Amino acid sequence: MNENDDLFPLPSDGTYKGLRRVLTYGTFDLLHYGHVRLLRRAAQLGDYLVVAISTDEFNAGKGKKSFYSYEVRKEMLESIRYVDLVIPEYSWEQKVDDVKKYGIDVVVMGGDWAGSERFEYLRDYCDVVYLDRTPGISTTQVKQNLNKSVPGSAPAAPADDAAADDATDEDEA
Ligand code: C2G
Repeated sequence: MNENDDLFPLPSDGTYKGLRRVLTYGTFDLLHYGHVRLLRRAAQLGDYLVVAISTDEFNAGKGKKSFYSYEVRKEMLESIRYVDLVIPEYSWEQKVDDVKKYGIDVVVMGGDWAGSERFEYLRDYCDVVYLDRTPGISTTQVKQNLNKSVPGSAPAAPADDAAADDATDEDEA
């Protein structure tokens, strides 16, 4: 049993298999299907998904102000079935500590971060995986569409066949 076991609920039957632990970072403001599809695919890379979401103060440091506060964004992420734990992201420098504290095996980010020095150095501590971004949707675009206040201007969510397969698998389980 390692020191992180109190962080991860053990199966009720007492069997304890080594959990493969996944970690991702983001703001996740105005939650949309691009975020959800990232989280679903990240969760599929392991047994337990930790999401570190940017605090309002950290965002201010990036010159960003989210529409929803940290507390609201945290509540929304905790309601997603793919997410097991939500923690605060308060600095660029916390990632190694997060990987060690939560026993992370793989850090996952969207492809817009591929090769970034913000993540590549983590390869000394865990795997690093970049997943394709979902095209045609972003928090910025949602805000622009809302500002245009054109009814029905929200982009239609393209079919997510992988999720359908995922759902079918769940149903068959
Ligand atoms: N994402 C995606 N497809 C989209 C939009 C976002 O796959 N259409 C992914 C991003 O690549 C990111 C995650 O969803 O991995 C969260 O996106 P943001 O909230 O925009 O996160 P970001 O501003 O990139 O913050 O320390 C890193 C930062 O916290 C990342």
